Amino acid sequence: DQKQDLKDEAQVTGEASLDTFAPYSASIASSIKYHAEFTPSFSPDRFELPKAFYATAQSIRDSLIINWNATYDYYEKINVKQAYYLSMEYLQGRALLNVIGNLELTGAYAEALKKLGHNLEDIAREEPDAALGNGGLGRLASCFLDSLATLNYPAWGYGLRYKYGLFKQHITKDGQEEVAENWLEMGNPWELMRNDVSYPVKFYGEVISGPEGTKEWVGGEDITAVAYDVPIPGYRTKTTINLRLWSTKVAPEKFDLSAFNAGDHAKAYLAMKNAEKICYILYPGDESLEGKTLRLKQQYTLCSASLQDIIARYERRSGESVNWEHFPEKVAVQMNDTHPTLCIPEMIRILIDVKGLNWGQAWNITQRTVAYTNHTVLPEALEKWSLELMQELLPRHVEIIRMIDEELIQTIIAEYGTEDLDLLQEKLKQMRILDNIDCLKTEPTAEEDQLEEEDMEEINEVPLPPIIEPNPKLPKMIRMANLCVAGGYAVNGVAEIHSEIVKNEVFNEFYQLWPEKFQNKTNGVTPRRWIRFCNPDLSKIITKWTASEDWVVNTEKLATLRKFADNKDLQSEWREAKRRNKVKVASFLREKTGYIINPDSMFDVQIKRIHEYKRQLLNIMGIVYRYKKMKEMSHEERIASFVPRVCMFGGKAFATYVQAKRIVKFITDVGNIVNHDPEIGDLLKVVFVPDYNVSVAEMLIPGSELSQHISTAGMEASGTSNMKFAMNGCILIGTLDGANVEIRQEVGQDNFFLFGAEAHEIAGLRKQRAEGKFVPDPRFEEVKTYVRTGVFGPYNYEEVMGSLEGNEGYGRADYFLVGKDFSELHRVPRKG
Ligand code: T68
Repeated sequence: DQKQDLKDEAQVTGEASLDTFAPYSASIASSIKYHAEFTPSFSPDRFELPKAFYATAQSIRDSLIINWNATYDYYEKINVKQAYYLSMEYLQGRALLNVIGNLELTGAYAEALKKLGHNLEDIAREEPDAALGNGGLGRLASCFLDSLATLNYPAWGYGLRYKYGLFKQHITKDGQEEVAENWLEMGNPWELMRNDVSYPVKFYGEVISGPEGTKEWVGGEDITAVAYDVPIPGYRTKTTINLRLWSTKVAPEKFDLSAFNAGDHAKAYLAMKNAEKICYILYPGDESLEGKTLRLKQQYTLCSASLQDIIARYERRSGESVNWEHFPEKVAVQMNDTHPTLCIPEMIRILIDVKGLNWGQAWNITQRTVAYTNHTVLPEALEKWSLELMQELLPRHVEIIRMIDEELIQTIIAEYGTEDLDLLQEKLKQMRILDNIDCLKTEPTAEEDQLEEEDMEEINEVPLPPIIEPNPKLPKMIRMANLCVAGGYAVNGVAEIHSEIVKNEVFNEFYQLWPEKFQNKTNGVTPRRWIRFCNPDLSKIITKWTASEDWVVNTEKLATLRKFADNKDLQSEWREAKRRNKVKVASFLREKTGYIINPDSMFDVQIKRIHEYKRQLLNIMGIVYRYKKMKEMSHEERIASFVPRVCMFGGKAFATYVQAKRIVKFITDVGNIVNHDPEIGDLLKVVFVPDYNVSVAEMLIPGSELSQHISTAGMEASGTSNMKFAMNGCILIGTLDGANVEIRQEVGQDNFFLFGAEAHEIAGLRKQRAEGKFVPDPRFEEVKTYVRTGVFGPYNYEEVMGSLEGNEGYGRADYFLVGKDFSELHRVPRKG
């Protein structure tokens, strides 16, 4: 209570005096010193970085463990329904400031570290980012965990503990260079290795049918998945939930000791390496699908270990009487995109083969437990697996997927009948899980074998589906998204416009069949990390003017600020906070890039994965146009016409996405010329911020004034950085795409620079473009010609410029409509 009073006072005045925390800081300081001495990862002599960071983290970890255990015991005792978020990616970033902030110990830690001769901010910067994700999908998973804990939801995350996270990006004279990120090198103070929680995971092998139709999956390769738990604290609550990450190792009995003893060390270690390499690296995803077996092994490891763990917990909590029918009342499994789809056949496998349920029961229970979130409408990003590969690696799962496909076929026939064969064929073509695979049953299923003759007659009355001859030249594929929709009780998109596209286009056939499954859940971001902790100056102002800190858990309260919008004092406090944040950005950029930028320029920022649909190219083409116009003016005209602006880009390109890497190179080359042009000075700077990650975002977003969310309409599922920028007092420029649509409604049309073609126009425009009927804006042509003169250096920009034209050789005839939307960007505004 005493702590609470002190805190309330400090928060309302916004002036937390460090002395307030003195009683806690003394014990914290001694805990930090204790860990510096007794957690022996570093030499004992000095208390320096990075040791000081690890000792600080260890000290707060003690509190996390206490809360983690209490939360766990409580869930266990009341046998609550628990949600499980299965995700191949978590983009956690740094944890220290988040943990001590959530436990409301920031002041106390700052004071304790001061006593020990350190500064909290410097200590926090020592922590490597946990980058177990590629982009928005992974960061969303991490934001969800923070919110679930804060709102006291009984929920856990499951994922994989990759040894190497997302690569480090170096910017060299050739553009992006990828360097492995060994984030665990110094140890991870936030994880608790659970030697007592491990499960076997099998690959390959064969399925043997037992006498009573039972199936046994035998042989193959067995590995062990071991749990590493990462406690996730909520804000102002004791609730501390769990992120359980699996790491893989060889199953103990599989180490070939006799080979080792015979001197064949390579053979002895082979099984070990094969097991361990599953969790070596984060799959460099982001909307493309490559690198097969290892990725499938990763997906199955996540699904199998997590499901075994969830089912074991259900059994334990059920006590003496395990009733499988009630499983969906105690368990909900949310699949983050299709990457964990295998948890559908895996749940069925465990229920039938291990727990002895029949097909009908297992299928019904699974359908009531699992739900699917879709994050993309790009057809090339909808995950498919080769039947051949899946058959080899997971033979029992292929049998189960075939059964689900049969169930789906029967449902489609029951719905549409067989009279209109063309219609039925079309439905089956769109909806079946198995693509280019015969749908006739070749042999009765195990369950049918057991049916009485009478029942069989009934089944035979259902007309057989029409045969669509598989094309031997085309691959046989399993469509994971279709499996998710058929196997789950809910399907959601991640912004209103996206969920409409999911219903009306991507999964329209399914929507017609099961409209009740389809939902929208617009993404969100945690206001703790993305305002309260990353922007303490702005937070103090918000707390002061809304007279409470409630907005940190209830963002609706931010609306209270509206009534002070014209208040001069608020405005100047706001402006000063923004400027202080901009100064931090300027000094960071100087350190990372050597460029010196003026904090009084306008900061115009585009940070996200580099992708053609996100249109960094549109932004840089507009910047080049601006630069060219500046060069054509006299000094006086320039000064009178332009507001000084720093255009920043940040983001990583998938290592083999050649066009995205060319775009990075193009941006850095433009910066190289513009930033050294004495005629231009501070009027325009173009900076590519290297190695964009969560921590860089936490620094850049509070210091931004204009942010770019300019994807081709209909292509960005939601976006989440748009929300973070809006929350930090930044104006958005964007298309009517993803969550921009809803943000614009919230902030008001006057506070959003809208431009560009709308989603419903895109198909028609592409057609026009391809047919050569589209007349490009002369200013756009001017920019391309200018770039082609070689003004930005000797690099051959032909592949980039060519992709914006109807030139088949380079890309897709401006598929992303850069040329179209360019004309709506008025890049040369007049002062005033
Ligand atoms: C993003 N998707 C969406 N995918 O692009 C973004 N893909 O609009 C949305 O806001 C966000 O998800 C959260 O819903 C991704 O980030 C990937 O990173 C990815 C990874 C592997 C395979 C495919």
